[in-house]
Amino acid sequence: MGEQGGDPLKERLQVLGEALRQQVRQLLQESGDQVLDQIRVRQVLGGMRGVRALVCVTSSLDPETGVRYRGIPVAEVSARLPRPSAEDEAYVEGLFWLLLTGSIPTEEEVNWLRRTLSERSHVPYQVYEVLDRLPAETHPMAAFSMGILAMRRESVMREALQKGVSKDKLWEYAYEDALNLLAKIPYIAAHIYRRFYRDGKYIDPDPSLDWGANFAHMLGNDDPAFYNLMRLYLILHADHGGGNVSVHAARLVGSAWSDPYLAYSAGMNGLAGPLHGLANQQVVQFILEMQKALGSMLPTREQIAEYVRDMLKKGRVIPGFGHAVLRKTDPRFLAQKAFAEKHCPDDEFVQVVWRLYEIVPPILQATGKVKNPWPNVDLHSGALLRHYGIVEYTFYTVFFGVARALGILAQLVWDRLLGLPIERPVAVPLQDLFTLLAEEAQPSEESRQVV
Ligand code: HAX
Repeated sequence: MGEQGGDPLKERLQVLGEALRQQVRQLLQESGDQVLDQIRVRQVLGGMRGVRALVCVTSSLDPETGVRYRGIPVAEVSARLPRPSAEDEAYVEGLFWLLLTGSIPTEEEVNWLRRTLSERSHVPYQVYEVLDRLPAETHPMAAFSMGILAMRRESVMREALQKGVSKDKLWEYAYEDALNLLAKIPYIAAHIYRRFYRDGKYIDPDPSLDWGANFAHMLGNDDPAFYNLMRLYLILHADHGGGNVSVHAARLVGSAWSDPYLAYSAGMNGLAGPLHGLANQQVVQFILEMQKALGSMLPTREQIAEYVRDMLKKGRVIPGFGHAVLRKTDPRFLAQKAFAEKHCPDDEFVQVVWRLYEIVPPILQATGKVKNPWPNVDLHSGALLRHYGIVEYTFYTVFFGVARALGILAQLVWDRLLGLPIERPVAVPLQDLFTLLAEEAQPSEESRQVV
């Protein structure tokens, strides 16, 4: 399994993992009964919002300042990682190293990771056959998830579990699966794009390119600015703490020792939901419908405001706005806006996005119920992809899925490194909740006597 010539990343993880596992054991022994949170009925019935019930090694999410990767604000991370040149966005491989180890890698470490990913990138032809046989109307996210599952026979963790493996060694197999999957994911995604939208005219990979640029190349755009957009996009969408649907779904499945192929695919099925990753597709669909309805490529502020109010009256959600945790404009939106200001400020579609940013928040605020009226990551990404010729918006969530592999796979490796147990919360029978609250509302015999 793995490379014969030594694996510096795995060696580092071995040391880090042992140390952190030891600390976790000690914490459990000394403070295992300490109360961390109290759960309210509102939270039990409200998607567990705000309940602190999970841990995350790779990233954290602050409602005001957004996501931090290993403590580094997301908007700063690209500038801190190795990159082709000072003008370029960072190599995405460097982010994976950072998420796994907590340290900024050296150029040499990034080069090693790029080489090992390239060596592991072969996708068995049977996987492409599965994709090629799907009906043309299959949604690309369904195809993506199926492509991942079709590769599952490659899982070394699955094989090890079948043969019998010590619990302590499980993480090593999860790690191998993570690297193998990460290497192949862009190939699967690019194949789906070319199969569904480019008449099956596939483009050979260029092993001299980094992970992000090679993905851009296989999609069919070799503009250096698009390479940079891809690197930035993949970095910005990589991870978002442990509680978001895609990561949490993957980790929940992984907690049953389902291998990373099964777990990552589960995460992708969650990402494909309109309240989560599909929002990037829905933003573009929303703008196109609005342009058509208003008969203008760049509607006026007044027209947009009226259109949005009308949508709300019809009980529709405005995609690209709001968040379950964030309470300010998502810094990932602002990072994409900064990229657009530099590369394509005159693009009309981009300008519509900027107008929405100006107009929608006060309207959502005025409803009095939307907790975060500000834009999220999904408001901007489609406009940038369109600018570089990727206009097929039903494919957009696959971009997100490729990026989210970085966070999901890093978190799955750490879950197994820490030996975290199977997740199994208690679901309160709804009737018990009514009964319990009714009893609490009645004064007890004892308190009546005191009165
Ligand atoms: N448009 C209209 N109504 C909205 C809204 C929006 N953008 N955002 C929230 N609301 C509504 C909710 O539907 C809810 O209404 P009801 O009380 O009538 O059910 C109310 O405001 C309170 O919701 P909230 O507490 O502010 O938001 P939630 O934590 O429940 O949900 C969502 C967060 C992201 C799902 C929500 O803001 C939303 O639906 N946004 C639009 C879809 C979207 O952009 N999703 C992507 C989010 C980022 C992400 O995960 N990317 O992958």
